[in-house]
Amino acid sequence: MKILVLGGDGYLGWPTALHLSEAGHEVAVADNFVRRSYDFEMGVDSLVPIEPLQTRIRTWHELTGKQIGCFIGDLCDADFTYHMVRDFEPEAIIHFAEQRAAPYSMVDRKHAVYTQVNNVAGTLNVLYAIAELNPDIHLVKLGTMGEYGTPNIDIEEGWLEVEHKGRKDRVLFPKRPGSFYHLSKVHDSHNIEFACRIWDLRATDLNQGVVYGQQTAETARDDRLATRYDYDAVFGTVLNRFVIQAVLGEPLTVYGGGSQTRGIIEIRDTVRCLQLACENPAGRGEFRVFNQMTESLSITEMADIIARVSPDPVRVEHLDNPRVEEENHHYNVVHSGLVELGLEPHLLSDTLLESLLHITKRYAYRVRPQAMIPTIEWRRPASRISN
Ligand code: NAD
Ligand code: USQ
Repeated sequence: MKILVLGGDGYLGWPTALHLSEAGHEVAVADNFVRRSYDFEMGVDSLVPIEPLQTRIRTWHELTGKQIGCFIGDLCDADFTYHMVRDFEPEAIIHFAEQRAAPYSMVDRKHAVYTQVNNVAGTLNVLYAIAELNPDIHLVKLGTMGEYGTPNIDIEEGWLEVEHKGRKDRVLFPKRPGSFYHLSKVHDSHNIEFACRIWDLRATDLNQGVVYGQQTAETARDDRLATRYDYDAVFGTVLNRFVIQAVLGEPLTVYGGGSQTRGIIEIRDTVRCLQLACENPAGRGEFRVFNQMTESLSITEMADIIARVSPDPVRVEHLDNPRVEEENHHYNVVHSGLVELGLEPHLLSDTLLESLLHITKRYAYRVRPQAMIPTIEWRRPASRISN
């Protein structure tokens, strides 16, 4: 298949592009490098050094003989988006290209507006490009488990059968997200479902849980193929941060009591899910939703697992929760769709964590410990972005 990966320079986009190329698909990536510019803004960098996109693509070609196409530009620029779709003629478009950090969206008005405009307008341009140029293209869009929040009922895969005053309907599952970033994904989901309804497009919304891990079979082949590994309090996700804190001998920063529970997924499963979604497209007019996570753990359980695997003693520090989120809540999620397509989940295991500890030790000298302390508070409309 011809597959276009938007956000192909990012943490997940780059390994996905490699995985699809390795599987025999014809792949092109697109990015405007804005993720690299957030690092400059915050004064941090990926723990594992990453090469420029062009070097990554050249290295892959050197090692495998396979070509990956490359488009540099901003999805919010409709001319660029249309040009790329016209030029590459994809059968599927995977859309990772959004501002994806909840804390970044909660810094202040400017960052909230930026996040929603970038994410919602970029996705609208992609939807229009598909509808006008080739409505048969399958859009595979990254959503997030955080769109649902933590309702007091089981979380279904996108849709809910309801009976109300004697009548029945199938409605989009109610959303109660916890940040302006997560809200941008809710807005996207509504826009995509509407486009499927009015233009007969085909789309898969992948409500992904928190990702952890840093290597896939393809990125591990050469240091120049490495993907990013964030540890700062803005872009670092919880398990990756805990591993890095354990290696540095810093306390694991559990926000609040730690009983809040999240769906998680390992990066090798992410790239496999994207392959499965592309190779088994949604039907015309279908808005298909999968919950892309493999298990649920509370933050305290995550910290306990890291403490057990780490060779050095680990301390846990409960910080006042900078976010507004429920702690003791129901969390039971249906996530069978991708397994039915063939996903064989890697659950959080000692072996994986040992390899993450090893990668972290190798680059620990690059950490700026101050960047691990959270400074963005949900309750304040204006926070500092970094220490
Ligand atoms: P990332 O920030 O590393 O990658 C996103 C890429 O998109 C970056 O390279 C960025 O430069 C690019 N981009 C952003 N806006 C763009 C625009 N307007 N035009 C062109 N390029 C643009 O993020 P990631 O961790 O790889 O996440 C990828 C996607 O998966 C996001 O949509 C995110 O919301 C979703 N997701 C991520 C996680 C996670 O734990 N990392 C979990 C669930 C869902
Ligand atoms: N947390 C801690 N300590 C930390 C960091 C986080 O206790 O040092 C807690 C947070 O309070 C939260 C949970 O861990 O309850 C998850 O936080 P996170 O920063 O790992 O993840 P989140 O902000 O939810 O965002 C990440 C990605 C985002 C994606 C989302 C999936 O950055 O792109 O959409 O995970 S989900 O959480 O399912 O919505």
